[in-house]
Parts: sequence; C-alpha cells; structure tokens
Amino acid sequence: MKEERLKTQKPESSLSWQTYGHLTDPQVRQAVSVQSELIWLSQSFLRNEGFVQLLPTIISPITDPLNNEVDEASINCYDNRYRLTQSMIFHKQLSLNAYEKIFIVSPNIRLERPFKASTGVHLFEFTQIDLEVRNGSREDIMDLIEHLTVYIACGLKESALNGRIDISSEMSIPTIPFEKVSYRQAEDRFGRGFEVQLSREIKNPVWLTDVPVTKREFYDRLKDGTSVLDDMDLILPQGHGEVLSGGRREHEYDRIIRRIEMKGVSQDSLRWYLDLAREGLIPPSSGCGFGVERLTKYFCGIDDIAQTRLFPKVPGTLCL
Ligand code: ASN
Repeated sequence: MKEERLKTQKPESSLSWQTYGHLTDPQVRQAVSVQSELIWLSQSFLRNEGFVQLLPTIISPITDPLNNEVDEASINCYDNRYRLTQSMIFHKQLSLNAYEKIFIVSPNIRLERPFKASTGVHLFEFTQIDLEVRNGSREDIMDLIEHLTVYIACGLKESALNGRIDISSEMSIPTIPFEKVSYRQAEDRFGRGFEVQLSREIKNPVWLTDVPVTKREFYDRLKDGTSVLDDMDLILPQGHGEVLSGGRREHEYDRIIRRIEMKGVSQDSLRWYLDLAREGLIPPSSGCGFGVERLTKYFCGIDDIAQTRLFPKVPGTLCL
C-alpha cells in the first residue's frame, strides 16, 4: 500500500517523500539490518575477549584534533566550551586506569568539507567501534581484529541462513592472517594516493603499517630512530578503502609534548589531558577504531555510505 503511494507521488518532489523513499528503500533497510547484527556480533566477541563496554562520551573540553581538516563543532555549556567528539582517543587512554580492555560504540561528529559528499565513504555523523588495551602491542590489536572480522563474517552468514538478514551469497569470509604492507611499500607499488588502487586490487583485507609521522595524529607512537609510526590502517578489498585506524600510543609526557610541537597543535586545547600525562596517569596501550558504516558497506557490497544509515549526514548538506 505504502509502496504504491510512493510510486504515484513522485518522491523527489518533496523532502518528506525523499526521506520516506530513503527509509523504505530495500537496500537501506537491508544494510541497516546487517549493521544491527554486525554491532551485536562485535559486542559479543569483544565481551568474550574480556572487554568492558563503556558508554560514549559525546561532549568534552578535549577531543581528537585529527590529522585532516574539519570545521570545529562545539557547544557552550555553563560558560565553558565543549567540543563534540571527533574520536574518543583520549578518553579511551584514560579509561585504562579503570579497566585493562575497553570498547565503545562511539558516535563521532566530524564536519568534513562539502566536497567529501561525493567520496561515498564520508558522513559527518558516523559511528566507530573504538577499543583500547592497556599494555597491548599493535600486533595484539591486529590479531584481535582479524579474528573479530572473521567472527562477524561467519555470524552474518549464520544470521542470513536463519532468515534474520539478507546478504549476498557471494560475501566471502576473509582469510587470516591479513597481508601486511608498509606505507613505503604501498607507495613504491602504486605511487602517491595509493589507497584507491590498493583497495581495488586486493581480494582480502590488508594491513597498511608504518605510516609516516607527518601523516597521522600525534598520539600514535613513533618508532624510535625512524620517521614512521607503530600504527596501522585496515584496507578493505573491492574499492571499499580504509575502515580502521589505530596503533600503539604515546603515553610519556615528554614524548607527547615533542609530537604536539611537531604537529603545531595548541597545548591549550589539550590542557586537561596534558596535565594527566605530566602526572604519569596515561597507561601504555594500543588500540584502534573501525567505522561501523564502512564495514556495513563492505559486507553489503554497497557503493554509497549514505545507504547504510536511515538518517545519513552527508557532508555539506542539510540532513534530518
Ligand atoms: N579511533 C582511532 C584510534 O583509535 C582514532 C580516530 O578515529 N581518529 O586510533
């Protein structure tokens, strides 16, 4: 009945019909159902691995400064300026004083430039599953994520068999361990801006490691005696691109200050965090965050990330 109304009313003629058309689009509904399973599977895997799930921090005086340019999003609370969370990196690190392993299904706001509307992978409100492990190494995190990815893929297949979701029978279970390619090797093979080509060429997810220090935020740890980081991105096949970033973290005050100065980040904007670091209250750790919408896009074989949310926030546009 409703679908019939849609056909006769020309959805593009009004915003309400466009919204209704999106909410009832079979591809969107399928993706959001897969996403619901995917979040549930991630939570159950991480809890079984001994992780404690924390609730998200939405506003705070400090947030991830990020390496790419985004406009600042902040609100005034009781005459103090609170930033909208761009990532929970600093809260993750501090939470390790309470627990050894933590994760959050974390909504992030990043006011990306309007041209990113057409990349198919950017939303200005998105969700990442963000996790951190006290005394963990980068390799521990990579191993954990490989097993998590396989667990999710198998779980989705099973949910499809039980009729809970609809996924393509072509969806394959990734094979582990994933290949590791350093940033330098990737650049030698495909040239600058290699990510798109690398992602199109591979058949299985690939770790991109050892990113140059200038290309990432200050909090990923510099490998001593080099100009590369002890970090990683996860690149998905079939052109889906980067879905995860993370690494080992800087936790010592002097090193953090050096890195902040190198980046030209204002110390004032991180005052609270820096005071805790000076007191030695940031535990050593490694961690990462993966984009829930991007992972959904991959498992569903969807080109446009806006199809993975009922209310997508497309950069540069007014959205519900
Ligand atoms: N969540 C990422 C990490 O843990 C950081 C980010 O999203 N920028 O490294």
